[in-house]
Amino acid sequence: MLDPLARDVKIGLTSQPKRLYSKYFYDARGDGLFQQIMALEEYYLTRAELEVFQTQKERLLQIIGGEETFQLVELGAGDGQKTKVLLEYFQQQNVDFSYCPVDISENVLQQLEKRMRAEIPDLTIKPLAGDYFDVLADLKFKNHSKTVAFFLGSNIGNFLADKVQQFLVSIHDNLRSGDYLMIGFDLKKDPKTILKAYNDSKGVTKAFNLNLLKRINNELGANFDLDKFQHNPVYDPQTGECRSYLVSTEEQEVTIAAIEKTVHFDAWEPIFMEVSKKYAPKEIEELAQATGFKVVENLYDSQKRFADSVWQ
Ligand code: AVJ
Repeated sequence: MLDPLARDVKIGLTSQPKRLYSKYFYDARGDGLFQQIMALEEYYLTRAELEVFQTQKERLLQIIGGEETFQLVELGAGDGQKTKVLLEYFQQQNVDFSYCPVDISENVLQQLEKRMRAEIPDLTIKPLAGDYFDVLADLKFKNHSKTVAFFLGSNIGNFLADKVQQFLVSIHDNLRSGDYLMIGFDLKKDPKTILKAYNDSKGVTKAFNLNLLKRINNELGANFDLDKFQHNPVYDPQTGECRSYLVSTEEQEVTIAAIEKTVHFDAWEPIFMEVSKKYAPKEIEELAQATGFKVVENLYDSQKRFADSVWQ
């Protein structure tokens, strides 16, 4: 029996075209590199969404209605630093809610819980480890209070077109009518701005992509030579897809012991690493409709770089 990483590496590197999955970027070193990316001037997404929260928190509370008790379920909470702005505001307004961060990683959740308890002492926090859909189904079954679900930070952008609808329909199935879902979308904008965000001058994003090859070396006994792969993001303004590739700079063979494979690379052959899709407001509307939701309101930053879209 192969573990999920080994299985996906085997499938991805023996298919044509070759691909790996960005969900595997996040080992301990990858988490650290992503933290560094969020602090980069060129990676505007984090600051744009923070601005949305800082300037639109009153509006958000009006929309979801602070009178009724609710559970705020954050899917893929990460370090929760942006969400904190909203949690603190809801607390100040004496809103009756509990914060339920959901993540696959117990470890991430424990750190988040510790930090939130220290920073917002009176917060009711109920971390839930597990798969998003299982957790939502469980809450729907056990709990009768209103749910406000968050899926922030443009994490939705990592889904390819065929998977995103499936994902949202499953969330829809696990919510009740009257519940809310707020999704963070990075918006279509000047392609140069987008490319810079995924090809920063310090090379942090390059290291973030190469780190997956390093991880495969360490965990699956492979011998990728990181100097023989070039970080190459491209942006298509029509589809809004920013795709990252690692391109083999020469013909070479890489052996991966754990899956007993030697993989051949032609010169300039790419591995598709990640998609970070950008949306136009109209496309957000269409996606909501196609998956059984309706857009209540889009909350934007002042430059309209990013939208947190509130659905019902
Ligand atoms: C964490 C998925 C939102 O796609 O912008 C950052 C990951 N990749 N730089 C994104 C990422 C390269 C990020 N998300």
